[in-house]
Amino acid sequence: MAYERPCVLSIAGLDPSGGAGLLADIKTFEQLRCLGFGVASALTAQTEDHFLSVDWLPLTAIQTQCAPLLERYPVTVIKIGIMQDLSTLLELINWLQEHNPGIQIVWDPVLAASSGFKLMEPTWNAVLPVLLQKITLLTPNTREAQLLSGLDDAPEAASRLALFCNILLKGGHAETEKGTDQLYTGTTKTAIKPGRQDLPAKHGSGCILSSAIAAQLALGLPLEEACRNAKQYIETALTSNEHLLAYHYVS
Ligand code: PXL
Repeated sequence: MAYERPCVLSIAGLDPSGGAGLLADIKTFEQLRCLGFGVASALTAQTEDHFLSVDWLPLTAIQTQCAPLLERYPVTVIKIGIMQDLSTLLELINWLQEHNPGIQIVWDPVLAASSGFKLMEPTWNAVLPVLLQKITLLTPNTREAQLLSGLDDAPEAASRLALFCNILLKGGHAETEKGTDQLYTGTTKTAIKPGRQDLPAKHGSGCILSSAIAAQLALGLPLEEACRNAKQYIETALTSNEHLLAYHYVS
């Protein structure tokens, strides 16, 4: 008999503190009533405020972990977190879509850890449009949108990226309307306002948001509603305690 909960997969880095990456994603999937699976793209050594190292796993090791899960379970949505480079990511996405045509992919383009440690430094290049056309949603912050698009102005950067896929431009660090995310779908731009201003920062908040969106999509919600519900989830996590590692619960 099939599981009643939708199956969601995270392909992300292992952050042993559980604040970011795979462990944070799995906590989120569980709270949002999904059955969560986790495949490591990298092993990191870190705490909530100190990033020591990253060891990238080769593409073949990522595929070896994914294959039995994709064969055994009806995974409909995949969240992708830290990846070594764009060409590995493109190869991985091609392979995932050969396995599961129609799979929805949410890519959180983490270019640096919250502590500042650089993980990936992509710039606008020929691989990017090809890659973006294959995914459902990209969730950059302002800096990530600027780097990926090669444009300094954040709304222009997001609009350029939105030529290829849906974009959720996160407003956590925005200069105007701080905390308001902007969802770009084709030529439409929709503001997703925060429930509260001046929310405290947490380690892995981007991971939690993107995995909450993936969970909501797997539950069958349309994209805008998925983003709104995910924002509520991350706001609850951000206010869950006064430290950098969130407690997870559904409000
Ligand atoms: O929050 C970005 C992020 C994502 N994934 C992993 C991380 C971090 C930040 O440290 O370690 C594995």
